[in-house]
Amino acid sequence: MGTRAASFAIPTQLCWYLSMQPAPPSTPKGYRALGERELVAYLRSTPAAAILGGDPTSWRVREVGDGNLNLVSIVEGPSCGLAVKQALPYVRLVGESWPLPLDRAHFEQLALREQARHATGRVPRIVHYDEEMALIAMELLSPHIILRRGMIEGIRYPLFAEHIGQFIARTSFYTSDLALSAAVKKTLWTRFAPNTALCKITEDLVFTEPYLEAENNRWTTPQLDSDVLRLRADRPLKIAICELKEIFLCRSQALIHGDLHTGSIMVTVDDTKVIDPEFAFCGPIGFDLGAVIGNLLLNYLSQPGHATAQDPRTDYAEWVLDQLTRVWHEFEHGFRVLWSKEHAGDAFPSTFFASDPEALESAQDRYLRRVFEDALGFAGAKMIRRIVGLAHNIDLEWISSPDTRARCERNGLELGRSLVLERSEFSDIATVAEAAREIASRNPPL
Ligand code: SR1
Ligand code: MG
Repeated sequence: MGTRAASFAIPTQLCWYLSMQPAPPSTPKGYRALGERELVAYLRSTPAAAILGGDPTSWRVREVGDGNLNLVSIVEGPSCGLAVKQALPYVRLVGESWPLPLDRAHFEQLALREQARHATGRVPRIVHYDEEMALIAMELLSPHIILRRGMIEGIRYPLFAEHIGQFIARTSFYTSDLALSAAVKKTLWTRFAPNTALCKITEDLVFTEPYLEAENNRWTTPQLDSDVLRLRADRPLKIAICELKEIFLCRSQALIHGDLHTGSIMVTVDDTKVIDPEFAFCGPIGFDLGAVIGNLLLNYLSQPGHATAQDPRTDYAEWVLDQLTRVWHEFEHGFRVLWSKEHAGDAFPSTFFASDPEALESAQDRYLRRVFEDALGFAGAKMIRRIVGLAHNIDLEWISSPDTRARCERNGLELGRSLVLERSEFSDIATVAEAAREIASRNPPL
């Protein structure tokens, strides 16, 4: 029997992941939440000061955070602007009664650095990170706006689908066992595994609470009261959701963003940036795709609620469905090309496929089909949680008539249920778009 040669050289990839610092204790001693004036005093002694330029008394600060968790300020100096994000020791949306560890800033900056290596230019550049203050100062994205807001206004972004499909393909491929050796991948996994508090939010808010009588849940009432009771009694749906939750808990395929909804994407007509990866961990690749697909479908179903006599939004709604199919195709094509050209990992060893391209294609088909079904299931779960759970989407919330909103939401619940339960029956992404069209035309809002 041959002996294995021991190799003591540490591969470059492993050096990178080993150099990532472990997460800090949850509330470091020197931490304090910074108001606008304190933020200026703080920034003046950091590398951000030289970037902002001029005298700190001339800097303009605005707190702009409209997310669920953190403080976010825009600081503008004579030379440049910065976005400064600071974690709070609690969930901002709920208040101090829901404590949340500050180490989410640690995972966010680790993920931003990792994503920047694989998807150059698609994430904001970090200018300064302070572990103790749980604070990240980043390049200000301007004139970008949050994609969700642009889509509520009916604005088209011609490059968004290509950019996001490629972003997911590249960040997931290069952090998967297809690109990394098992040792390196496990080191990466270890670095993000302590991000348990943020994963628990997803486990509870996406996969558990919407199906129970839970304090956090809310919905358009009384219009959806009976729908909610039906959901809680829906045995096949609850079993399928438990299966998806298990995939979320166990399938550590790649480093994923973990919260890639349309509020985590900033756009202009020719640029796309992905922000806010504080939920990052090694999880199923389909989860990020599902977040994008589910949020596009919610926006599609909400369009009648934003229609006016001048702008019925019918063409725009079709544009939204087109983006859905393009995101999937960009991802699928991009991932396949990377696998064929850049494979270096321990999964699906190249030696099996070197002289058998047909076998490689078949292995890729099977892998990507599994990602597709996961993505549809997660998309459905994410649609349902945004209608009956704690955190809702402004796509629907901003529909002023409760009756119209409830009808759009009921369509979302029906489509979400179908994606969760029948995910293996959709032959391709076009059939998902067709199902959305069918539901919207069968139950048009008033
Ligand atoms: C309590 S946090 C609620 C939601 O906000 C984030 O964006 C995540 O989607 C989370 O589930
Ligand atoms: Mg966020």
